[in-house]
Amino acid sequence: MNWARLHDTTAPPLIMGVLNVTPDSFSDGGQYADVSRAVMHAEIMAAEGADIIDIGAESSRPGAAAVAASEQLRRLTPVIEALRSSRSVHCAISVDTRSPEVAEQILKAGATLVNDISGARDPRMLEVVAAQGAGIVLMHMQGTPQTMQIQPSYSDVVAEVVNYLAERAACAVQGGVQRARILLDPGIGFGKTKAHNLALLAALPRLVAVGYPVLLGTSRKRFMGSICRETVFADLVGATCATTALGMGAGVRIFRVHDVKANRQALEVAWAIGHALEP
Ligand code: HH2
Repeated sequence: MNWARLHDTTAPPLIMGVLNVTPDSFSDGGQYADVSRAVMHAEIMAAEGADIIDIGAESSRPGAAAVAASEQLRRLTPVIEALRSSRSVHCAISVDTRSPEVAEQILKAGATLVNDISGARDPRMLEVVAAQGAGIVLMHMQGTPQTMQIQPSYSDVVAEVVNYLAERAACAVQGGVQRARILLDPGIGFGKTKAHNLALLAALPRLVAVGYPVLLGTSRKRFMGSICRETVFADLVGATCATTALGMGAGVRIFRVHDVKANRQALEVAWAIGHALEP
């Protein structure tokens, strides 16, 4: 993982391509459950400009059941091994898991970043990440995937999410994780209504101001479909690109997306416009 590049705000943000080796992810479940198809998809995303590949073996869609660590490892290990020996995938590898046991094994197999949608609620996660000198994405989620969309409620969603993430980052630093390897993510769609998601997207600069690189994951998410009257998740590419362009302007440093090429284009054009008036 190029940590210096992540923090270099004179360079464009990074693209994280999503690789779900699950049977049931909300927009691409079952498509890459087979090792050779997973590797082929990672190779395509790398060729399209992904800087990081985020591999997940547990869907976090609303209502999804937790997947045992042993099953996550069974799904992830052969893919990580194949990616590490692939000549065309030079991306950093991130593992999307809430399990410290899974994180430890996959970091040992070559990943350098843990993407924990629970914000490292399990304190052993911070121990594992600190011991391996890895990075961590701390994401906000109200409840769990099973309960999060039942009745999300906040008195001030932006303040609550920003304060929670600042507190989780402080906890990670105290737990020995390197400060420069901590990222914050507002958790779009995780225990949030459409209004909550929009408020958080409009207030991204407040999260950026906490002082850690921000990761944004809006890719293909349902709340955008309800705005632009699209029910097919895979057809929400244009909607996702809008959030990427605006997120870039707000200071987001990593975009987690399924459609790498389109989002890379959106990012590069937004970046060029944002820097057009510089001397
Ligand atoms: N969203 C999903 C999964 N992991 N991680 C972070 N940090 N931020 C996100 O917004 C985020 C995430 C949901 O997307 P996907 O992986 O496509 O679906 P599923 O969880 O059903 O596998």
